[in-house]
Amino acid sequence: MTTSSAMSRLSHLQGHLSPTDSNSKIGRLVKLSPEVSRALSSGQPVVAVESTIISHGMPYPQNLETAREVEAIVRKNGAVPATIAILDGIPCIGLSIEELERLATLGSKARKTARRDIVHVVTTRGNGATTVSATMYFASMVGISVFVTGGTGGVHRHGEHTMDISSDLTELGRTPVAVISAGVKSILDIPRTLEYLETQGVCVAAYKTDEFPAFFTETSGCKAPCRVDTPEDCARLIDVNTKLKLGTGILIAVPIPKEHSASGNLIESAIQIAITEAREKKITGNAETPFLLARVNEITGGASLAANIALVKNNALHGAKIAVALAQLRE
Ligand code: PSU
Ligand code: MN
Repeated sequence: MTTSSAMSRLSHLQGHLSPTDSNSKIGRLVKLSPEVSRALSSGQPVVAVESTIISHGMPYPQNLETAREVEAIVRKNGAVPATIAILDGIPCIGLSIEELERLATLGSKARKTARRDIVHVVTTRGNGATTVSATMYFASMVGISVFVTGGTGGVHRHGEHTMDISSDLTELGRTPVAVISAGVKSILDIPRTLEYLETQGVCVAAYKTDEFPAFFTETSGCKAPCRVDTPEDCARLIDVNTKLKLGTGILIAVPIPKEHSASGNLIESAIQIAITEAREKKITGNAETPFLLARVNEITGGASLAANIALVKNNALHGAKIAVALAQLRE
């Protein structure tokens, strides 16, 4: 993309917030790091990264190390990382080393912030770690098309009774950002998650496989609606999705690297134990995912955390390659 087309896209998006907003008013709504701001206005590849994974998804200090490594992988592969979080009520797109450290040490003291939580975290000047839904929203607001996470939320098991369906899925249905994830954990109901994504009109593509991956394992028993094999394939999906103004997101599911999927079966049985415990302890709502992740890590003696870190880094590598391919396509 040329600098001028990137600028006009940014100003278009800013105009989208409110036609009368001046740039300075926008500047007060969200804060872009200088690096991200420069990259966006010159059409360089940018990759958004979520922050709930840092605060609630992993313990300190592995969370900080992983967040730093993810950013380093994105840079090494030619893109600029934009980790997104709300600090002191300000949505920040791109964090400094100090801000990343602050978020990692806050851990679960930061609010887990999905779309519904954004306004309250901002108005109370709180610290919010953004989930996939909130991160997608802010990425889209500033014109970032590629976003890396570990796993997305989904339809929870028994969701047909509880109606616990992650807002990640509805966000994918309304926000045109490509989410690179390792699929959906088997703590969720994977077939219903895929059904719901279809209802929401989301393009779901598995990377170099015909099967939709299940986060810790390469397989889920569910066929993916479509398959992509290269970063260029992914970039073309994003480009055509934009040009046709579909307005929906894209989910690109990259299976966990083979060398880390070995522990998958062990982790699967730990998940079953953790789900039973969550039911007994009546842990529900947005506390369920963090509880299950922490408990599975305890039961597996850290194997699930190691696998989690490996797949997030793998997603960062692919996300950066996709963002680079997309920038080339838009030149
Ligand atoms: N899945 C993981 N790790 C995570 C999450 C999901 O393996 O950290 C986080 C992501 O931020 C995701 C959110 O967007 O949990 C979904 O939460 P809920 O199910 O409450 O919508
Ligand atoms: Mn939920």
